Amino acid sequence: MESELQKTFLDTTNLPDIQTYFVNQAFEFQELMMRYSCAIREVRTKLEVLNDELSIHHKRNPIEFITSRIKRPISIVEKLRRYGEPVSVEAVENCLNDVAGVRVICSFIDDIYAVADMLLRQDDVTLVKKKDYIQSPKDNGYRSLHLIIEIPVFFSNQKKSMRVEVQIRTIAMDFWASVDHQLKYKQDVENPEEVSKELKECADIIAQTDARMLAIKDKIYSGSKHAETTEDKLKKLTIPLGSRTNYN
Ligand code: 0O2
Repeated sequence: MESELQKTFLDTTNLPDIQTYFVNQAFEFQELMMRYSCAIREVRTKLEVLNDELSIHHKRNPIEFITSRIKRPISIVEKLRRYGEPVSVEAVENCLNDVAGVRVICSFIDDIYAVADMLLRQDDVTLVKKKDYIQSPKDNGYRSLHLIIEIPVFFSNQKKSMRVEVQIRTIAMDFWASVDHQLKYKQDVENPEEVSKELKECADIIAQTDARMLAIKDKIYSGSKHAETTEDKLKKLTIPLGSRTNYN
């Protein structure tokens, strides 16, 4: 909702008016960031609970580690401008999906989908959007499963539905993405096209390695009651692999 001060003409010659406007906006922004940070804590707790439970039942942890971040103000402003939206607290809340971000790093590809399913099955989690960059990798080779979810967060006098972006990927995909991220922000790279080409090749090798690691894991745990073959899992996930014959 537009604040009273935004609705009326802001008299730039009136210093107390500008100060009040700035203080109000700063407070609203700080409050919104606090809410996102609480939402992150809730999602992290949900994931940690799942990991603890599975480590008891399956004797291994599907989640290696979890990181999280609140989007930096400069990135928030850049994204709002890119979307042609005003730079306001309302626009942040209404137009951006990834102010609160949680990254889940799994050991194996099937863990990614298992963790996503378990999270989405919880009745207070609403899926807003899903982007599967594993089944449909980006042209540069980026792979990851992105979920935009909404969860309720309870504050002193209200319940707020908060949006959180959850990125789930393997350790290898994460390693690749962090190098790719460095390329994106480094201005003085010699021959960036060549580096992008090499990175794309590495992304394909990593995808094959992830599939082979899944096959190895399945051999290690093949004694379990409900063991599904690696080939079946990869087929179900329709993961495009150059040659599947190497993986079983
Ligand atoms: P940062 O630093 O993570 O904040 P939408 O959310 O649908 O409105 P958006 O944001 O384009 O649209 O969604 P998308 O494509 O799902 O990407 C969002 C985030 O995914 C990015 O956030 C990155 O964290 C990650 N990502 C997407 N593509 C790539 C890629 O090619 N390489 C790497 N390394 N990461 C990628 P931000 O806002 O770019 O940055």
